[in-house]
Amino acid sequence: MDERSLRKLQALSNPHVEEQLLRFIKLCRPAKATVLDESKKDVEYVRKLALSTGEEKPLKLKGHTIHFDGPNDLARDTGSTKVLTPPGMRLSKGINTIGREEGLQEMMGLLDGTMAGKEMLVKFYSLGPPGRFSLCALQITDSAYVAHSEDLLYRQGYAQFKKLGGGGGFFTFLHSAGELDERKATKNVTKRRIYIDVVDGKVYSVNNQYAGNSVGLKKLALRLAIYKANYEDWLSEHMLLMGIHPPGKDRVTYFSGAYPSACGKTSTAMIPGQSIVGDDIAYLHVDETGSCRAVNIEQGIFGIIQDVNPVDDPLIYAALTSPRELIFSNILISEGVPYWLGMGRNDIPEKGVNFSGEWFKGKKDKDGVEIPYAHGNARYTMRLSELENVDPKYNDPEGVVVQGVFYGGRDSDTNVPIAEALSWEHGVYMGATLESETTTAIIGKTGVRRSDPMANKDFVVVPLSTYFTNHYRFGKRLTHMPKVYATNYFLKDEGKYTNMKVDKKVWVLWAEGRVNGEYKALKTPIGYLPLHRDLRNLFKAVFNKDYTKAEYEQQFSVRVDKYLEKIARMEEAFRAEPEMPGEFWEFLNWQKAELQALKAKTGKSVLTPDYFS
Ligand code: SPV
Ligand code: MN
Repeated sequence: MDERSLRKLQALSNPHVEEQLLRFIKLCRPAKATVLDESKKDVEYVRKLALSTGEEKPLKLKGHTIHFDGPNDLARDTGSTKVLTPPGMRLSKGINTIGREEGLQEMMGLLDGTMAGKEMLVKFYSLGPPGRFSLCALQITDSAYVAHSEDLLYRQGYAQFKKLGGGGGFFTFLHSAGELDERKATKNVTKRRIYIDVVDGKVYSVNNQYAGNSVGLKKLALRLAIYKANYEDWLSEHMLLMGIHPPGKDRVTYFSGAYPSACGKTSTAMIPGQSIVGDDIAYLHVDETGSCRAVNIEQGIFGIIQDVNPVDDPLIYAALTSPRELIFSNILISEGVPYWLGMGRNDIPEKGVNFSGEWFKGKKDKDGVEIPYAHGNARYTMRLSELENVDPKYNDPEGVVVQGVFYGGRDSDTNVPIAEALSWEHGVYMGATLESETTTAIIGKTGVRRSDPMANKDFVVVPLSTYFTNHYRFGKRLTHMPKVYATNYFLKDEGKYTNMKVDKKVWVLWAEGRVNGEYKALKTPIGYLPLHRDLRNLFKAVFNKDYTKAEYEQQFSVRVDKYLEKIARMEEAFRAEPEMPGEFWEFLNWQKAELQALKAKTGKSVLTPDYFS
């Protein structure tokens, strides 16, 4: 460690930081350790280091770089991500665990000497705008790409660490990309491990680079924060935050929204005419007035690049095609120009470099499957401030007051495009019973329906019943209750989507209007549904489109049988879960009885909205 690093470390006067650092240096044995503060000079140092180590390569446009994760390290590895459980700790079925002692021992073995010949970077961040809702995070990594990504995605926190006054109230993330191949991608992905030590506020991550596995402040911190929030009566959620601006009205209403990965979270936050506060992770608190107040813990976007094109995502497309600091990952590069799936160009080159190395059209993987020119989970990393639709409050330490919450999954056959919860308890039920078809954002088969409560299942490190109880409890402390909505952008009829991607603008504007007392709605057992009249007016005003009664009926009919099937799946999923909150079963049983009664009375498996008017 050089003199400057030592001085920065000493200036913190934090024995917890010093003790951990010393321990991890001894363990990982880097060639050198560099402590970085929030000065421009240090931020610049990391950016340049990522280029000089070769983890990133410059592209034609100024500030643009490309990073490749190895061919088998392109998404979150939920299988190798485990919670370290001390004796007596119980988690829900489906949450991966490993005994704490055993896991730590394995991890220490994997980290032993893992930074040999490399530089250890020591970085300090703030999760959230520094203030009463933010948390401090220490990141130690041997990957300049990881540190660079964090400099784009998170707020610097060296000054916040000073404010800890020597205290140990911070999370620690230790990461090593492990041995790298000649392309600077992790070599030993079979030894990829991500172990979460909730009781100690630490996460260890080794032999990986894909940001969902490596970047401590993203999903690794989300897990630690869920654990902490649970004991402190707040919520740590996989949620966007956005301002909704109804056309012609002088007001903004803030919403949060939970969607599983690759199911429309970023595109909801980026709906034209609205403003983005955040697109991935939010902390929600009940404030002194009984309102729900939320901050975006990030200041950037690690977004899916597939289908970002001038029609569907004009603002992001414009940002990605002009000079600014950003990192592309796992797309095709040809002569310094990036190409990705669904970008709307018809001049994609027939060769270049992609996640598989040198790529040419027709190249096959070891199983004989043709390798696409870019990966479905390829991403871009940039600061939110690069976007013209960034909300003025995105950096406000007091956050925004949330008046509405969306829960949305990839559901081809059951949920209507939007329904409003009958109560907070129904809203929690909507979140808890969220299901979604799998995508390329996690390793494994795509298109399989899975239960994904609050779109947070991969990250919940307390029993699901405890997590749900915390949501009910949160609601009881609120005096200004947000309204809750279930959305579904993926409903199909005879194999075809019933909606255009852009239609979500109408759903969110309807929800915003409801929050402000503007629209009447139909009360049904699945929630309040919009009236055709109101949607027709919105479609006309927003898209100058005639929204027919037939479209409305196709989209908003209550699929009674499908809902009953869903309820049966939920009963099955949660029956074995000990200590499920009573509110959950109460609502489920009520909805089931209502739907069964409707079915018995009408003999129909699908009821048009008019039935409820
Ligand atoms: C997601 O998959 O939900 C993401 C990207 O936001 S990752 O960093 O992989 O979690
Ligand atoms: Mn996410």
